[in-house]
Amino acid sequence: MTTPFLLSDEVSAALDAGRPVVALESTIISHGLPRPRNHEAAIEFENILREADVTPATIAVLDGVPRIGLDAVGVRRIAEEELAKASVRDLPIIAAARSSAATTVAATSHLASLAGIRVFATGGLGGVHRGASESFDESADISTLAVTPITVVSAGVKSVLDIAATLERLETLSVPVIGFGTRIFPSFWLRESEFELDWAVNDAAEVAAIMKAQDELGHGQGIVVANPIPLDQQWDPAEHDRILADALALADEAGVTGKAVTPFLLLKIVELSEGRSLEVNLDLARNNVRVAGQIATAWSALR
Ligand code: PSU
Ligand code: MN
Repeated sequence: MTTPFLLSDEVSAALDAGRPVVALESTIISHGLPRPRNHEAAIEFENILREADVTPATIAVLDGVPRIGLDAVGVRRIAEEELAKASVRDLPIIAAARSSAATTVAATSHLASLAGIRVFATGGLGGVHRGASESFDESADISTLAVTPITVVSAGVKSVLDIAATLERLETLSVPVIGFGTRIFPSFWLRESEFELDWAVNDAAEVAAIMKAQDELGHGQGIVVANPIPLDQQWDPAEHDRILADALALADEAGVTGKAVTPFLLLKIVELSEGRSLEVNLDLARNNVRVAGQIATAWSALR
């Protein structure tokens, strides 16, 4: 059988045996975290999963081939090369050009799902940008989750986005949003936003049960699991508010638009906070990887 993607031997064996697998994205590594911490983080996320007996499947397109599960050389490439940022619509173009790219939440979800992977860990989802009623800037992460049966564990969406509008779009597109141990939607670096959720679960087994029920009752959409950072790990809220406002103003002044906006803001915020936001970003991502590992394990036990 030929597939339009390449599974690593490790991922292929785990999927065949029904063992737990968690997808990991490459845009967070390539465009969301500064070097060299991004390379360390990519390795660490994989190791957190392996230590929990879960197989990591880091996803990227290398030399025209979508790879599901990278070897050490591949992980180094996504951390060190200047890669394009590919969403779903870019995948065929990158493939045909025999080029390489990091995959966003949307593209990673799409490829993972093609391979039969059901659980995915990231830091934050893309969403509706501030001012989207004028710019129409809404991440394809949202529309992709409407048509892709994957459970994505994130710490919500960054406060650089319009959180209220993002939650509204997820509702319109029938993508369930479930708080992991909370009824408050998180705002990435902070444990809470001002938005309440309709649903919460207490553990991974409950998420797996919802996935099973959604396979029977849903229309093939994904599930957003919102996993807030523990209070003692969150960013100082006052510093968060101040730096966020400054970064948004700088993006405006620099005239940054389109898909360059998210990476610009992320790196600006790390700079302005002298790295404090970065430590929080890494902590929340590690937490999400752990929870995704638990969900994949519960899912594999259920089947
Ligand atoms: N949010 C983060 N870190 C990231 C991203 C989002 O906290 O690295 C990346 C993810 O890959 C996400 C993408 O899928 O940005 C969304 O970009 P856009 O808004 O251009 O769709
Ligand atoms: Mn966009």
